[in-house]
Amino acid sequence: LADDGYRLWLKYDQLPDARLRKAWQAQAKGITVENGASPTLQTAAHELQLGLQGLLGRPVSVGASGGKGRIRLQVAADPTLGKEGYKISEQNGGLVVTGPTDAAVLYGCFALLRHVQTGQMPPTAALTSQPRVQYRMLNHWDNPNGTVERGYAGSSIWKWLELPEVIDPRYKDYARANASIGINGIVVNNVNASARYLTPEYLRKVAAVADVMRPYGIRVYLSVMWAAPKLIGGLSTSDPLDPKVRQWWKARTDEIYKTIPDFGGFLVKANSEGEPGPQDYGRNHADGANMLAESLGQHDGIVMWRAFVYKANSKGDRFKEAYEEFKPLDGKFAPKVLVQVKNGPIDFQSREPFHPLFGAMPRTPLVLEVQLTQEYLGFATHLVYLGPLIKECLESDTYSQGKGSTVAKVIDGTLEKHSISGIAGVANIGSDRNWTGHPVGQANWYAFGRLAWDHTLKSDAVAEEWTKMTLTREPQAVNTIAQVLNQSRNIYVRYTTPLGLHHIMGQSIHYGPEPWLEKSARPDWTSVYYHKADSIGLGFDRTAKGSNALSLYSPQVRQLWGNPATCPPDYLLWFHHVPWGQRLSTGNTLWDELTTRYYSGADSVLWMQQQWEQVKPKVDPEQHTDIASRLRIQHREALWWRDACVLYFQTYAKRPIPPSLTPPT
Ligand code: GCW
Repeated sequence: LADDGYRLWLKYDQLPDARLRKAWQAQAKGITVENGASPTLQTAAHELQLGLQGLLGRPVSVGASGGKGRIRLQVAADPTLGKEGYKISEQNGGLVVTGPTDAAVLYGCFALLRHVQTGQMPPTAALTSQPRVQYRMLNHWDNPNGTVERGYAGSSIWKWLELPEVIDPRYKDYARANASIGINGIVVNNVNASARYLTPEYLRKVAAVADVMRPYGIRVYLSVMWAAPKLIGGLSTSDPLDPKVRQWWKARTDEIYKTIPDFGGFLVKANSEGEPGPQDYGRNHADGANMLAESLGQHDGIVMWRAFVYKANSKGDRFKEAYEEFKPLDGKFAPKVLVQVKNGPIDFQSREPFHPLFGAMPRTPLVLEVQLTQEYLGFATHLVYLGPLIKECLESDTYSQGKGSTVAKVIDGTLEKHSISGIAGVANIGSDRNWTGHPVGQANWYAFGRLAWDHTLKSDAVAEEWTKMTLTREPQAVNTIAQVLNQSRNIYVRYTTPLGLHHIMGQSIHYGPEPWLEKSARPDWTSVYYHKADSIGLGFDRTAKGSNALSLYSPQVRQLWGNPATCPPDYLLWFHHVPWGQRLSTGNTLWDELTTRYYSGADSVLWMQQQWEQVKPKVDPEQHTDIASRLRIQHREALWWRDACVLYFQTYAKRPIPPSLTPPT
């Protein structure tokens, strides 16, 4: 049977290595669930059974009985494991999966399966791991009518019209995939939110989804439409300081918890891109967020308030707006509020410097929001593995408390000693059979979960793990594919926006090149606003001579990036307007370096194609053809990007394309 990608990385085909199978068979004759059988523990046992039966090619029983060679699942207090950490160890000749909570044991079971699936022998030393970040969230931008904002994998997986009566079996498969990588929260609807989700009619539907998620340790959250009190509450205002508005939210929240007892909380986009918010009433973001936090009362829920805000402003620099609005509010948010900050200061571009709010709001827990759906990275046609992008952001040093004050340490709460922490990925999931449109989109979902759990994992190790679990176990092919994955993001940056160019993509659709865009509804939605090409040079001057956005960073960062000679080439045009003839650290002039990157980037897609051809005998033919076909689109469009951008910038630079790049035809 051809592989349609539906099983994601949860593929439990029999291990080809007989020695490995034998070793595991001796350890996995059955599964014993100790201390009771909550739905989550039952789920854990069932998942482990399902996986082992497939991998080992024989039945594995689940029961209460003991006996040699059985895997025991045990909930047991262990102060070294936090709330969700697990330990897989050997006791009296048998494997035990322990954790302080049911969910922890479930995570342990998936970790054990991963261990087997990636071809490792039974562990001789204990395997332990606990998540570094507490709220590991997927954000769906899904609408009530089944469309997905910036979704490229079909329509929404949530069938709102059929819920709550019809429970699509896919919901459970979705929950399994998430639990297997440690995701423990999902926001089911778009941040450009419909107020409908807060009505009793929709709450029943959301509750039905929550019922499916619960055994998998996943809580459900809602994006809220700020103007809901007016739109569905019959009030004349949505002013957060108005007592009637406060009462309305309190009553709504109580109603939600009656319907969904483990409801997770709210995500809010307010006063951004035309959405309503507290500023409509002269209030600020903290007034709004704190009002919602208060409405949660004693319920165990949180508010994630997005910092993605900017207004039409021809003179300012959009780069600075979130900082300017939020930094003064540090210390003003209620304890249940986290502020959710995008990577990065503009808008999910293929490479951005880290957001200056990281490290600048020490009294507020900050959530990092990354985008898995490839709005700015070639939709579902370009192969771009996002592990390196996520890691690059996490490892950026803010220097807020001296060297080593990385974004990772800001968001996991260790740097500023927060007791709550979060990370969010904008989902790339839809109703396509293979969930993500591009099969490699699955790797981005996977990598997000793994890095959310443990940001110290290496992105290439995660790529390798995913490849083994999803595409092939043949070592040489795994190597080749992992290499393609690891290079893919840099390649994409080179043929679209090298050297720190940004936001020069097609208007509103955000696909393909449109560097010439001069007119739009707003100046900060044009391309020329961002690249500032002229007869002298290229790039956005964000030094003190320009917008001075650099002043938002710590002195060490400012010093490094503020000088074009020390600024890494990858960020150069983010911060400097560089003369075309200026020599860069690479030895080339700006023009030559720019064109070289565009050309070599596009050529590298041919390299990706060649690598993919090599693994053909080792992967499923259907998946091979699918990816090979998408790579053909990618190459065609890499040439489109290259030619559009080089020819357009050439009208300013008035320099020839280096002859070495264009061999005579
Ligand atoms: O990048 C922009 C997208 C919008 C999106 C917005 C946001 C949900 O183009 O579609 O709206 O970001 O993150 O709020």
